[in-house]
Amino acid sequence: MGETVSVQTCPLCEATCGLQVTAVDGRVTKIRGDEDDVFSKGFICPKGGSLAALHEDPDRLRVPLVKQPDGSFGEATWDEAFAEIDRRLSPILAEHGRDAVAAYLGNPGAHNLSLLLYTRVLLKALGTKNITSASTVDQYPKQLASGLMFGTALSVPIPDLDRTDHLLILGANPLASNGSLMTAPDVRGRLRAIQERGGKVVVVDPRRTRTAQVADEHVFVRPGTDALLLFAMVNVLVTEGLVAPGEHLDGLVDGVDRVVELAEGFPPEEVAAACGIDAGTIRRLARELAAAPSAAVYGRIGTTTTAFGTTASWLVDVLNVLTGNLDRPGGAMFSTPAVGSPNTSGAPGRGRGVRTGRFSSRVRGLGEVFGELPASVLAEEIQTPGAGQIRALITVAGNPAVSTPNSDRLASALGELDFMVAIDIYLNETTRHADVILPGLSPLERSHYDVALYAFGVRDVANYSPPLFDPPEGTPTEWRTLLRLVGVVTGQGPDADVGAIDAFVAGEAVRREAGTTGSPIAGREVDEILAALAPRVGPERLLDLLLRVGPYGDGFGAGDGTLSLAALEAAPHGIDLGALKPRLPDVLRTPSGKIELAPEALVADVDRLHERLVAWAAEADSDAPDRPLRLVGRRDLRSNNSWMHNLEPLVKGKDRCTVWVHPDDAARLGLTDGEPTIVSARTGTIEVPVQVTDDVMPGVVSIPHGWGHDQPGTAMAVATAHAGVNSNVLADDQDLEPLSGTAILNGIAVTLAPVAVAVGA
Ligand SMILES: Nc1nc2c(c(=O)[nH]1)N[C@H]1C(S)=C(S)[C@@H](COP(=O)(O)OP(=O)(O)OC[C@H]3O[C@@H](n4cnc5c(=O)[nH]c(N)nc54)[C@H](O)[C@@H]3O)O[C@H]1N2
Ligand SMILES: Nc1nc2c(c(=O)[nH]1)N[C@H]1C(S)=C(S)[C@@H](COP(=O)(O)OP(=O)(O)OC[C@H]3O[C@@H](n4cnc5c(=O)[nH]c(N)nc54)[C@H](O)[C@@H]3O)O[C@H]1N2
Ligand code: SF4
Ligand SMILES: [Mo]
Repeated sequence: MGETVSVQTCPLCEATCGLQVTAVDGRVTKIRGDEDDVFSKGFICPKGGSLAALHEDPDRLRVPLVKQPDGSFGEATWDEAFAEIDRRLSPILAEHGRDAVAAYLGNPGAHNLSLLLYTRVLLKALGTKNITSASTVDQYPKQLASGLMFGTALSVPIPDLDRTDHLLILGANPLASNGSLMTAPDVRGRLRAIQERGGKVVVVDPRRTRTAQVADEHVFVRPGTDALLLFAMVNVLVTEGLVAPGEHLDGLVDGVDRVVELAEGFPPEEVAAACGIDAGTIRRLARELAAAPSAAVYGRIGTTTTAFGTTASWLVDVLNVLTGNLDRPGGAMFSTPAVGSPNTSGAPGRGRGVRTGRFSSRVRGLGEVFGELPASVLAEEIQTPGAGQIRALITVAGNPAVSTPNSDRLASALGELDFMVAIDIYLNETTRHADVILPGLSPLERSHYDVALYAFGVRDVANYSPPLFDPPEGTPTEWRTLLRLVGVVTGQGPDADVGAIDAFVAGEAVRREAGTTGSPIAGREVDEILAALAPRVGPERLLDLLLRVGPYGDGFGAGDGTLSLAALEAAPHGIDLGALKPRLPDVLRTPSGKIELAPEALVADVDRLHERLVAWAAEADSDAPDRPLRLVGRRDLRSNNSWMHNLEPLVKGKDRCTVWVHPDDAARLGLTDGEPTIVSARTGTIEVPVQVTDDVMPGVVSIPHGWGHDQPGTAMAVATAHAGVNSNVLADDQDLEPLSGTAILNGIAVTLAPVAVAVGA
């Protein structure tokens, strides 16, 4: 075979970097950034470079595993594995109904073409209401706020990083995370460019993060209080006459008066103590935002996974609107993804908007959001007997036993299931509970197109990579595995004709598109379109369809553009579709055809914020010895939620799973740097080494999530040797953000005590 050099888009995080992979006789010898990539231009992070280690990791699963009567796993053929699934799962469906089988979808599914396009086919076939995903421990508050304001869950305004003069970042650390709901390779370089053109970057975070260090200003904020800070900034705009949505929004915004009225209740002086930010600073932040020639406010997981996540997400865009920065260059804009989006299809400018609560969880009665229930209901739905009880679970690229709240409880619940199937690449803390594990592929063995993440790009870009290597003989690509499961849950048995199901899926997709007003193929013959897509099958067929009917597509001869999968295949470094474009009013899909600046659900929740303001202010003032500390998370560049800790290049070096404690708190509590401490919350207790640092504000502690790899029955040798502890033992499954049902992972009340004291007490 000799040496080959190929390019591939890295599927590990949202940045979509181009990689140049050198291989000799099928073994990777070098991975570097692809300098010709139209978007990333050679940027790469340490995780991208570790794809070779992932590809070669001996612990990565390559054949199905089936649990034996003694509880150990044995290797099985694909036929044996599916026979076992049919034998165990079909009777549960027959006897207890569709809702008895739940599904949990994890984050890597959003970075995997097969999973992204075909998991939904499985869910539809399964017909259960018990669908949950990592989105409910992540970004749903932002999507809900965006949906209420602009009409669809994918209408999330993105900071126009490359043109803005002023960037206000709250609760995001893109220098570690590489950006989220802001697809942007090399955020570091893009922030530097803001500074070089005379602009300013401000970071609001309870920790002095790497992003805070490179920013022009860092403001500490008490965890969970961003909604107060943002409301107070709106208040300043109002009282100082700085509200100026701009002519481009004339006649397009409903509810300005209502927001103004609500903001009057949050003067800076009243929120200062609760936020831990003095009123003068709040005023200056608001004035600078208003004065900047262009500016964007950007909030991410430190704002979403809090008790007021949807409120904070809403107010981020209220500020963008009121300062005239929504939908203008340098402000917060809407991407136009090549595969289209709910806000590019159908009639422009008006739509059905979003609704929640169309059905509810059985035990706690929590409402659905975007068709999903909170991950936090899984344990109680498994453990509470009665009609509709969850008896079986399918996980797809998810590790809820580590990544979701009250992990100890969920781990016991998973052990009580009658049956569990996991589609995954490791035998880890979650999949150890499965009866059958169906392995996915290495990222180098599958094709890639970031169907999900380009919807949040800071530029519009399209890039497709074919697989670099063939999968091991007989190993299916994940879409085939999913469709074979579809066969089981639709009663076709373990050996259904996957090709036929796929043809049906493609036919339905074409039929739907041909029936959509405004589509370039509206009214066209389904068979004609299918013939044009031949001989492609699987994700490539669906992707080609999406690209061709999308905003830049060739429309099968009737589009404005030229894009197709063939065009992308001819452009291995990607196609740049340009800077973000102003999209109002066409982008809107609200029933009113306006931006809803004061959605009723959010307005109705403002009283709760007033109540909490009082409690927070009291807590900030308290010197009671038993006052809680507030726990926040901490992402590290060489980590990826819970699942990349089995790769030596990423975990070597100093232990990273420590709790950051401010020197004042350490002194007060008798904690010593390097010594373990007991951290307790309502749901549980963990022991973790202390790291004393003033990079965290007083009263706040920080522990990274995704660790705790010492569980029995897993098979990840490297991760086990760097086990760390699972911080989600401390996150509460019963205390959720009420509007979106999202987990509260930041601002959790905890107490810390030296190990000796805690043991003696
Ligand atoms: N305390 C706290 N908790 C958090 C967060 C936090 O900030 N703080 N962040 C939350 C966020 S933002 C998220 S998105 C969630 C993540 O929650 P999850 O998605 O549930 O967890 P991950 O750690 O991403 O686990 C991914 C799983 O997918 C498997 N996998 C990886 N690649 C593939 C593949 O190509 N195919 C298949 N089939 N499987 C694959 C891995 O082995 C692993 O089991 O965690 C959340 N949890
Ligand atoms: N290296 C690495 N990259 C990743 C991941 C990873 O695990 N590791 N995960 C990926 C995933 S799934 C996601 S969703 C993204 C997330 O991407 P980001 O949102 O950028 O995530 P974090 O780096 O956790 O940054 C969140 C910040 O919020 C701060 N914070 C906590 N509480 C509060 C608060 O109440 N208010 C404010 N203002 N700030 C607060 C934290 O201190 C932290 O610095 O990252 C993705 N990229
Ligand atoms: S930043 Fe993200 S996409 Fe880029 S190389 Fe690192 S992990 Fe891959
Ligand atoms: Mo996430």
